[in-house]
Amino acid sequence: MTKPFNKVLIANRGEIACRVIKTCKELSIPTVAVYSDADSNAKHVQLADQAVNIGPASPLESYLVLDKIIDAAKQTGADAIHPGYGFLSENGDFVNSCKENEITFIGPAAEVMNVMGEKTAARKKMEAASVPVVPGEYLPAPDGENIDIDALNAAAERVGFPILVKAAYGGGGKGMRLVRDPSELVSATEAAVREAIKAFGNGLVYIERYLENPRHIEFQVFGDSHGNYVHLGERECSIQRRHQKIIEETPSTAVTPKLRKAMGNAAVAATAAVEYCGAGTIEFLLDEDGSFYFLEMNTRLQVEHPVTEMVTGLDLVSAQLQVASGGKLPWAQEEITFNGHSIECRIYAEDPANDFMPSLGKLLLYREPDTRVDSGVTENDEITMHYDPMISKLITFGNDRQSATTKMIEALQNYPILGITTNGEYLREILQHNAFADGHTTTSFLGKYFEDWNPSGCVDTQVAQAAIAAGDAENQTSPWRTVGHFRLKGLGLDFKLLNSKNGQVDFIVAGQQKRAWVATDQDSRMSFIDGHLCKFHAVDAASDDTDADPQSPHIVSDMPGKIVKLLVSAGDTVKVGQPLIIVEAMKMETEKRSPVDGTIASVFVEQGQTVSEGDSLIDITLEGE
Ligand code: MV4
Repeated sequence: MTKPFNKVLIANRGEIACRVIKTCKELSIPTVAVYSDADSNAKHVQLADQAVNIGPASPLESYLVLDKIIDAAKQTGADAIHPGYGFLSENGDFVNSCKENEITFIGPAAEVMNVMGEKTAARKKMEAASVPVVPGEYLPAPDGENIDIDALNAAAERVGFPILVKAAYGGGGKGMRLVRDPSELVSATEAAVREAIKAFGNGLVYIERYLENPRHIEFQVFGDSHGNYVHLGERECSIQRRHQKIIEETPSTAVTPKLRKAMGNAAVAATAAVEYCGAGTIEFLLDEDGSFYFLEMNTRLQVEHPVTEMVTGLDLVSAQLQVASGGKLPWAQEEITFNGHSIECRIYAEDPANDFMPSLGKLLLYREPDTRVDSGVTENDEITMHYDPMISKLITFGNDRQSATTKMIEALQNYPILGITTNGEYLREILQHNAFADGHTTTSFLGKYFEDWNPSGCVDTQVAQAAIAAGDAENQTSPWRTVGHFRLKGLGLDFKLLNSKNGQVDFIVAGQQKRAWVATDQDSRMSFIDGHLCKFHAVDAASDDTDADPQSPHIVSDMPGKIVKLLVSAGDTVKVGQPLIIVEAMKMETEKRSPVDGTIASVFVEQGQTVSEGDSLIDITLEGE
């Protein structure tokens, strides 16, 4: 293959920027990274041959500013721009701006992007190409604002309930409303319109028949500028939380060879219908009865593309570069073969037990396991609020689904991330669930089995403590340094330290060899063993019967949990050591006792309430104050 470009600028950050740089390096194409002030030491900047600062941390002032990206390309002599996903990757204006500046945009034409960005236009294109779409109707009010109620009701009558009202410029579930009862149709539609105006600046909505328990199955497609179109098989992406995919795999347990052929043909027809050039994705809903319907086309390389690469053995970024430079697709449909099974898990800096709240902070310890890891971070990086909380993707491959699953569980157990909360334990428990093993991966999976999930927590707190103590042996003054083999007094725990280096502790306990990773921050000590995170707050380590500083008459929750029982109320007098409240956290009940003699000043919580780390529980007034 001749070199498609002289220099490629990557208009993105994080793992996808690193992914694109990797292929460019393999093709000996020099790369240019762009970075915000928050990313000056980021992995993608280190990997690229050149880097250009494009402004403040906020994407609105850096990664999303079209002119800054174009200027960076001109300044460094890049003849092509890879947009990654997100940011400017589906922005038609950006594509046009590249063209005006004689820079190749690595992706499809602006016109295709714009058609696919407006979902009613996309649906109409697909209907014209005989690609099945969900039974639906377009509403007459073009701006969506003044709803014609009679027309809406008549359209709904033809479609049939339940109905899903969708925003034409939507995606990701915003501006979407489910209507089961015809009496709610008008108010739901009005609400969808308002939400769409707020989120997308356009209130155009349409209605579709609601499918109760579909799967999200998408096909990777590719086209070139010579009229060649192919598909690279499906990806099952039904395991999503709030319209965010977290586990993807290929092949899907629901797709038979016959169905793959039918869906693949439809995907290729969809791609050809818009004369698509580049990598794209055709999303389908697959109903329980085996019928499938076009949902959306994504006009970019997607987060989950690696599973397709694993089973086809192809490099999708390389093919993107080739077709973007005017070359032909490197493969005909019959040359694309599928082998084995691949799973991807997305690792997010978020807390699944606390509404998937993003978890910000420093990666005190970060070590990658022995499998394909597409990541954009390194140890000591800071996870900030400015960007997507996805920090990496783990990808496994096996001859069959069972083997890819087992490898993923092992990878998650050997992927310590200390300093922030991640969804790692949540992912591992999903992979270990029977319903996953049985392939029941529909869009209802998480809601059905993981609605009230909490981490199972420390498997053995004593082992975790011992590992942390052993990790301390690296500290020259630690008494553990010379011990090596010790028995925890009164607990009968035989702990033989084998090795401890850079926070990685190998030991034998109860005859079993284990590995832990440990780290310490200002107020807690952490260990990661067997895929379980154990966190000890400094105060707990110092005294085991009072949870608060003895000087402090302020009781706070040191973990996310639930108030099981309140043992006091305001006005009660309490003695030091008296139980005040029972909190359940990490499946364990902890009794919080009074650190002082005094009077209960306020109780801030109720029985049954859930609390977050740091929430105030009780204030006590010291005796004699
Ligand atoms: C649907 C649907 C059922 N019926 N359309 C969710 C986001 C947007 N991309 C489309 N979505 C859906 N459209 C009809 N006619 C169910 C969903 C849906 C969903 C789709 C894929 C993956 C996860 C989902 C979770 C909830 C709802």
